[in-house]
Amino acid sequence: MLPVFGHLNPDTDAIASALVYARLLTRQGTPARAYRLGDLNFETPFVLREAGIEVPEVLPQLEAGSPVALVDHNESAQSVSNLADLTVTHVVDHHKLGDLTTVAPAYLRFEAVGCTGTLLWKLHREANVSVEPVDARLMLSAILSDTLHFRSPTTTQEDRDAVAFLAPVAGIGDVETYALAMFAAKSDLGDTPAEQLLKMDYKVFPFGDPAQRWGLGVIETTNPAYVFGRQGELLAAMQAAKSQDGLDGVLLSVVDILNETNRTLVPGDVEAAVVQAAFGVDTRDSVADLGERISRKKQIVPTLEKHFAPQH
Ligand SMILES: [Mn+2]
Repeated sequence: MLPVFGHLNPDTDAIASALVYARLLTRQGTPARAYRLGDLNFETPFVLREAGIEVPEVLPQLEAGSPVALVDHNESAQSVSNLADLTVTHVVDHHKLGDLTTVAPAYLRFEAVGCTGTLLWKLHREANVSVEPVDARLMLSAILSDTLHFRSPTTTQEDRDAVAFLAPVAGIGDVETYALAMFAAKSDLGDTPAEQLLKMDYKVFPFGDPAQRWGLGVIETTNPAYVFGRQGELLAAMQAAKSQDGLDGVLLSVVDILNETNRTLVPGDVEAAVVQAAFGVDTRDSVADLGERISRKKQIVPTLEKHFAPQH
């Protein structure tokens, strides 16, 4: 069974795409099984419950050389720790290409669409494979999640086309209401410890050469006031993560889904200087107002990459 998995600190796309791609590969003659790399956020259990699907198991330790299929990521810093020892046979992703290498020719599908779910929808269509209702629901949920129901600047026409196609197959008559229910579930953070809130949607990126390592977290929420009510705890958790994980900087963007704004927590002077130089934004009381830059993938990471790029 070919293991299929998405990135560390999985989001709805990482889980849903692993499930859908494992089923598609299996239907196409490559028996595959979905796994996850870590705990779920608060949105994904809602999606799986509504779809009547069990939470995938955590990926077990794999022997060197084992074949694996990656979805929704390709960078080693966001994957299983021994990725370099494994044999990547498939990647379906919509992120920038990182340090991926393969030992043999692999199936690689990368497109700049808003969601891996959109690519999986296209793979069904291209292969003339019918879309099962449960897969339609998973792909649709992933697309709504990744694009914040088309609010994100990463959204493409194909994401919209996919949702228009998938909603009736999934039996979802009112997509807006379903999306709001997903976002409400995601925003219901309760008394989750600050360290967990920081790491829920969190990726480590290498920037520059020699590489600095930065941890970039995002909390997408319909209730930013709740998150800022816990600002002190979150800043402490960011400082702790920075020293424990040996990082050069940590930022945590609080994205207001409904108002499409990003106010980012900045734990120290190093981060504040980088935010000022890269984005031209001052930090006040440990918060930098990054305005409408709500996409880490499209508006935060590329700007930091450029900032840290060696000058020629
Ligand atoms: Mn994604």
